[in-house]
Amino acid sequence: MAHEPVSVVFKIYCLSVMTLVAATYIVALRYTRTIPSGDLYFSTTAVCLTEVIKLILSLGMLAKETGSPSRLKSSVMEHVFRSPQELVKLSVPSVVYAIQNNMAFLALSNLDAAVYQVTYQLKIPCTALCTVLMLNRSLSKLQWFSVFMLCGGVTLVQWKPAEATKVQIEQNPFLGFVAIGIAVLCSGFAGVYFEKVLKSSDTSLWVRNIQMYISGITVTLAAVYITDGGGVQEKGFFFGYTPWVCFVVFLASVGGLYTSVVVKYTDNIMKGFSAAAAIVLSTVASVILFGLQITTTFASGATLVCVSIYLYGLPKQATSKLPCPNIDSTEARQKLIVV
Ligand code: NCC
Repeated sequence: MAHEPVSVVFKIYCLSVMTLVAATYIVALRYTRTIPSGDLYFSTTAVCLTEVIKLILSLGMLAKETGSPSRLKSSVMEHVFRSPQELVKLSVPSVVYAIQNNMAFLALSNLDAAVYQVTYQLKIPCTALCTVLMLNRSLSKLQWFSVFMLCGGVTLVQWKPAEATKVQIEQNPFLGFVAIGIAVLCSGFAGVYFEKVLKSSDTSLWVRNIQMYISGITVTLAAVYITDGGGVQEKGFFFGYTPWVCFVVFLASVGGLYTSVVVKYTDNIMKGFSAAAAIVLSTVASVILFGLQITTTFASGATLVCVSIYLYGLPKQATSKLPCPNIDSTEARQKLIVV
């Protein structure tokens, strides 16, 4: 499978946007779930609407890629309507992502955004484990060490004192932590599964996204019906939608698409490392530009992040002869040789 060449600048751009969107998304989502008003929106509808928007945007990107309406039509006919097997294949990550995205709402309805951010970093070792198990990749002991070091580093970098103002909604922190646990497992598994499907053929990223979002819409619509069916029938799908809720849906859609681009051009472990680097760099930029005060916790976390990135990037003895450090399964190596 030939890899489309993209510039490093483009990769850095995608990673930075993804990280910025993710940080804003978590804070904005938490805000919309803690407003003490009786008009709280149904979170399942927001997850469902996000899938619809991502499908529309992916169709737009595929239209751009194919270059003409007739080629777009034949591509959709071939890959969607005449490929039920592929749709079934992509329904696996879409179901898992649907669970994960709903868990994020549940967790952020019960926990402070900073606590969520920090605990969610457990996804880094979980993703590494899924990568080893599902992509037959191997990590050296040093790389495993650096993965855990990164996890600790990002935790410290994002460490903030708990919310000063007490929110006026009922919260169940235990439920919040259980939801994060499920989200962590789902993120690792679905991310690596999608990466495996994407990189095992030449099928376009946008086609893969369209295949995934079609079942995503079905699954998340079922979740609306099962969880909030009565309420939605009574009050309407868009009940409680404020401009902030629309902003959250917008961020979720854009963030999801950027995530898919990042996974295409790097991989899920690199996504974790790069996101950490982007957080550190953006804080350093805030220090230079806005005179932000750096705390000792941040400085120690940033050091751990930088050292872990360095250690992870050190060449492994067993794979140092490979032309691409991200590809080390026998199958992938053979493909690379063919190319
Ligand atoms: O948890 P995370 O990502 O792995 O979740 C991936 C998100 O991307 C969407 N996705 C994935 C692949 C694909 N082809 N299309 C997609 O739309 C999934 O539906 C899922 O929402 C991260 O690495 O920390 C990251 O975190 C999320 C988000 O902050 C957390 O999941 C919140 O719990 C970010 N998403 C957004 O900012 C909207 C993601 O960019 C990075």
